[in-house]
Amino acid sequence: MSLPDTALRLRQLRAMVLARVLDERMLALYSAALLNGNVFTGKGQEAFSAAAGVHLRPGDVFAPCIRDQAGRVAFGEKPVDVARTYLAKPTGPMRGRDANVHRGRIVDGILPMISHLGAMLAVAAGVLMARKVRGELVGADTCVAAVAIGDGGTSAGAVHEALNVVSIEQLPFVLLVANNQLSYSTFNDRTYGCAHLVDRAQAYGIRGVAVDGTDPRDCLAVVGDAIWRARSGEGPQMVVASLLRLGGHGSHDDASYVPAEMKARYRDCLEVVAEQALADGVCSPVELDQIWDECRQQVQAAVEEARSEPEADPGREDWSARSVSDLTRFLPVHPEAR
Ligand SMILES: Cc1ncc(C[n+]2csc(CCOP(=O)(O)OP(=O)(O)O)c2C)c(N)n1
Repeated sequence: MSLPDTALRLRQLRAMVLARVLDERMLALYSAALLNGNVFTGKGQEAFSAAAGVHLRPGDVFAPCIRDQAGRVAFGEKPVDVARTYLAKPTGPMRGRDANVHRGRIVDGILPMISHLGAMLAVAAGVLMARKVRGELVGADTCVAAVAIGDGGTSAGAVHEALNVVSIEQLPFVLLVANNQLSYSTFNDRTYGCAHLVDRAQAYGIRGVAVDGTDPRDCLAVVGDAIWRARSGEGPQMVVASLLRLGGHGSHDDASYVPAEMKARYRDCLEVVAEQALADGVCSPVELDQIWDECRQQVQAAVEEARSEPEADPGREDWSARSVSDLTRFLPVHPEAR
C-alpha cells in the first residue's frame, strides 16, 4: 500500500472543503425557510467519503448514502445539481421530485439512493453482475462499484443477502461503512453485538479493513488500496471507518443526546486535513485559504444559479421513470451484442 500522492491529497482536501461549505449553505437555506425538505449533512465524515470519490473513475459506480457530499463532489457531482435538488428545481438530476439526498445521475455512475438501510448494495451488485455477464469485468483493471452505508444500515437483512452474493460472484465491490457511532439517536452498543463491524467481513469471506475516519491521509491510503484490490480481481472489500457524526441526524435534530465525552474523543477531519496538508507540504497556508475562498464562491454561484431557475410545474413536468436509452448508456452494450 503506497502513500497517496500530492495531487490526490489536494483533490481530497478540496472535495472535503467544498462538501463542508455546501452542507453549511444548505443548512443556512433550511434555517431561512428557503427549502421545502430536510437537510442531511456529512459533517465529520468528509475525509472517508472524499477518499472514495477521488479513487473512483469514469465507468465506476458509486452509491452514496446521505452523508456523502464529499464523495459525490469528488466523483464529479456539480454543486449546482446539489442546490437544484434541495430547491426542487426541474433542472436538477431528479427533475424536482426529490428535495434532498435521494439524488444521482445514473449516466455518470452515481446511483440515486433508494434507502439508507442497505437497499443500494443489491442495486450496485446488480450493475456489476450485468457487466460480468456481458464479459466486461475481464482483466486486472476493471471498473468497481463502491457503496456507502452507516453503522446502523449494516444490520439490515438486505446487506446480508447482497454481501453473500458479491462474495460468491467475486465482484469488484467495495462496501464503505461510516461508523459514526449513531444510528439516528441509537448508540453502537444497541446497534450491533460484535466487537467491531469489520469482524463481519470474515463471515462473508471478504477482506475487511478498519481505518480512523478522522484521519484524511489514512482514509485516502486505505480506501484507495481497497478500491485498487477490487479492480485487480481480488474480490469484494469492506472498509469500516470510525468517526463521529458532527451534527444531528438531519436539520430537524440538534443531537443533544450525544454526550460531551463522546464528542471529545473525535476530531473534526477538516481540522486534521488542514494540519496534515500543511505539515506534509501539500499546500501552503495561503493556498489553503484560497481553496476555502474558491469553494465558497463556487457554492454561492451554484445557489444563485439554481435560485434563478424556474420552479417545477407539476402540470407540465415529465416525471416518468428514466428512459430505456438512458439505462442502456449506463450499462454499455457488449460489442458482440450490437
Ligand atoms: C426501512 C427504513 N427504516 C427506517 C428508516 C429510518 N431511518 C433513516 S436513517 C436511520 C438510521 C441510519 O443509521 P446509520 O445507518 O448508522 O446511518 P447514519 O444516519 O448514522 O449515517 C433510520 C432508522 C428508513 N429510512 N428506512
